[in-house]
Amino acid sequence: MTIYGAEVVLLIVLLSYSGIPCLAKVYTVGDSSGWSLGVDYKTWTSDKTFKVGDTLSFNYGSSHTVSEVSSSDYDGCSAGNAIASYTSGPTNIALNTTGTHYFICGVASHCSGGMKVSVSVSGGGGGGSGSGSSAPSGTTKPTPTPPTGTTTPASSAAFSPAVPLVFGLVLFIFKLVVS
Ligand SMILES: [Cu+2]
Repeated sequence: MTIYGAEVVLLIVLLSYSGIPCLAKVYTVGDSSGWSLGVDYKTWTSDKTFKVGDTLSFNYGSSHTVSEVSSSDYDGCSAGNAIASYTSGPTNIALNTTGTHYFICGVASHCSGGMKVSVSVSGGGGGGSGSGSSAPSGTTKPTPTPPTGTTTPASSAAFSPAVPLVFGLVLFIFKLVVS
């Protein structure tokens, strides 16, 4: 069953190239507290890294709204010139562009009462089309970078911890196939 074994190896290699780092995430704003008064959204965003393709999910009732606004309107809690407004939750908003996105509740005094959240969105992972000279800054958890196959890595220090694991698996299955 050599052919079957080869297919398994191929599958694992493909998975190791195309997998986990590219998955878009859905973030429920405020987690179980949802989109409401009395939630510290600065704290909520502080341990998260948002990427293009991720989605914000706002859970709220009829007493709240969501408006995406400019930076100055965010500071001034003004929903009058909103980029987009939503009045019926739950609302899922895809983060399709890089940069900082600003969201406030449009109900009077709710924004100044804390119903405002800003998220900094960076480029999606695993594109491989960049110049390769950019380094992630300020990230606390390591993000695995899949090898592109066309460029040789400048240093082996950038290796993801998943790579040896995958190679070990491939070696293990290869041994099974040969024996
Ligand atoms: Cu509100």
